[in-house]
Amino acid sequence: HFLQNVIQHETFKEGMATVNFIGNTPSLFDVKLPQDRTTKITNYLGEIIVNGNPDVKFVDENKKFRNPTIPIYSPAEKFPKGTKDMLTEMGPEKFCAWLKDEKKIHYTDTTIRDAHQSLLATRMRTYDMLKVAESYAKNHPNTFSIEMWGGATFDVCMRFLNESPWTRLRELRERMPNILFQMLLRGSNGVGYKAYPDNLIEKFVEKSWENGVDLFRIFDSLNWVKAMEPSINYVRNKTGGIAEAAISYTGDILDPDESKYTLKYYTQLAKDLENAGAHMIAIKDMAGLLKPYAATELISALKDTVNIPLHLHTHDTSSIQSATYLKAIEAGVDVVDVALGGLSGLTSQPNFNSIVEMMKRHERAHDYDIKKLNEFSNYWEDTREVYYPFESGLKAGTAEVYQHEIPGGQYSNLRPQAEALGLADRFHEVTKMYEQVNDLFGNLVKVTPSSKVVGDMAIFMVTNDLTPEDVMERGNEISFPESVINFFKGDLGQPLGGFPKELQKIILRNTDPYTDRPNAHLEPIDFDKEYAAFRKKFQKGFSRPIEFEDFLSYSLYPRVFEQAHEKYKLYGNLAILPTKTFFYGMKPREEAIIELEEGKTIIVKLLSVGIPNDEGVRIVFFSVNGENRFVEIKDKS
Ligand code: 3PY
Ligand code: ZN
Repeated sequence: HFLQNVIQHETFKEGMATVNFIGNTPSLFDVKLPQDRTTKITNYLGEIIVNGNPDVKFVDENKKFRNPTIPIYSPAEKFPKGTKDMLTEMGPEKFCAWLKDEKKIHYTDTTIRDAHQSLLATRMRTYDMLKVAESYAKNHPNTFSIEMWGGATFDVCMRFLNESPWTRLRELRERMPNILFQMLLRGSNGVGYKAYPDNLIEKFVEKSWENGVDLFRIFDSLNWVKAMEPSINYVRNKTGGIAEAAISYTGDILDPDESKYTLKYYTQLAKDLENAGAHMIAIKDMAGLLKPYAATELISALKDTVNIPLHLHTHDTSSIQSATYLKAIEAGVDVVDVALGGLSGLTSQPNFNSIVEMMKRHERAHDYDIKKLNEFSNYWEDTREVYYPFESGLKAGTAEVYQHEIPGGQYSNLRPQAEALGLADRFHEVTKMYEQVNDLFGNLVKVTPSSKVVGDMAIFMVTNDLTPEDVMERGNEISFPESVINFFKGDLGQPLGGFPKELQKIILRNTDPYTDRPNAHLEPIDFDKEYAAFRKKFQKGFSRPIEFEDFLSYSLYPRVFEQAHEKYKLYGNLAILPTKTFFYGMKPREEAIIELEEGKTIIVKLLSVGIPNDEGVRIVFFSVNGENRFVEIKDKS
């Protein structure tokens, strides 16, 4: 065991062990297995081996995985200067002035947030991100920002991956201290699907900054400026970060019949957001509807309207969005959102590697070591294999997106949601219904959470064989999904042009809707009192100290947090498991190397799985660092 401790120690592995290494590293002599943690881990493994991971709906027994290669870097070398260092030096205003003057096109890398949210139902684990983080920060310090937090990742981290989103943020920050970290904030909806008390959002913003977020992309699912203003102010007043306000793009500004989401509407919106204090403007094309020639018009008009940098985001669902970037870059956009090749395209962002090649030798080209960038793409391509059960199934670009307008981040979730309700063969009906529901609801901006309301209603109508006419004629007999009722009550704010009045009456019956901010109807949180009660309730039996950030997670997602907490008590920190082991367990004679903490690694080998006894309990035998262990697991099949 001593020898194992030595050869598995980071310092040793990195070739940095000097003559004093053994004498200065007392943990090497710690040859006993950490009983509690090892027991918890083997309990988890036993459970997955016998009963499977409930989040994995099918397992392909013949699937072979490749071993992803981490692009070479020097652990001893200092981190090169990047945008995070510049923000610290300059502060947000000067930093944004610098960006606006830059001739070069800049890139936001969305691989570890939106790309996997949009391709793999947000299931990417911190484990796979951490492996390449330092290498990336050292090889590509000229990247404008890394989008790595917010959106659906917060919820999924806890709900399905049994991780703390805060730990993800901190651990990545440690390995990437030089590049801006960017998050997606749903304005008054935080990282959730409903409105939260203002003082909760304020605290959330403050703590996100303290834990490592630099750039806050703030949007509202109905483009309601009133709902974005408070978050812009929190970023400005409570952090040293960048408040980037987003206009969510829908429709087609080139359509002469478009009367609602016109060029004028978007330029006015951008002006309002600049006046509200935004440091930057994002054009958030969540469904990938901004066509190339429309981008020329939109970017040119926005540049004439506002004095702050422009940041363009899109999804490549149609597969023509690199042309949109080309046109936007020609028109003067400052930053574009891209994903590393292996996790790009379709419902994700356009291909980072290819866009860099497209711009090579152009006057706005940004120097990248393309060979190295390709190595990172390969890392993700290989890593992605392990996540095969979460692939959306979309195989090629689709022009149908211009009709159904489903956001890329929703698409990869809508299919499993539909399948779970027995609608696997009727998915195209669901996407068509999505379009009809949008018309019925008065043509909305559709992005989380308003997009979820439209999706819920579409699935509800297909499941119950309802047409829009049925809803209008027999609505009084229909019990609508809760999210739809709450939406029409005003819980997500006010859509442009208001709600369709007749439908609102049908859905709300005798409830009166409101027209002010939904947050005005929510009690502020009494942090002192409620945090004290929270600690009391959750600290007992928990193997790490409860922190205020846990309380924020709980306040945003009480049930999800409680369930994740129960699982943590049972199994300990599952974030340390290799992804293959986390999702699929192990096969007999297979080994897993698990790093319990830095320098403390266990090697777990599955020896055998016994036949069930009369109570259906199986004994699973492991060897852990050569020591035999067994756990008893009830077979639920
Ligand atoms: C989210 O809110 O999660 C999104 O990605 C919206 O596009
Ligand atoms: Zn997106």
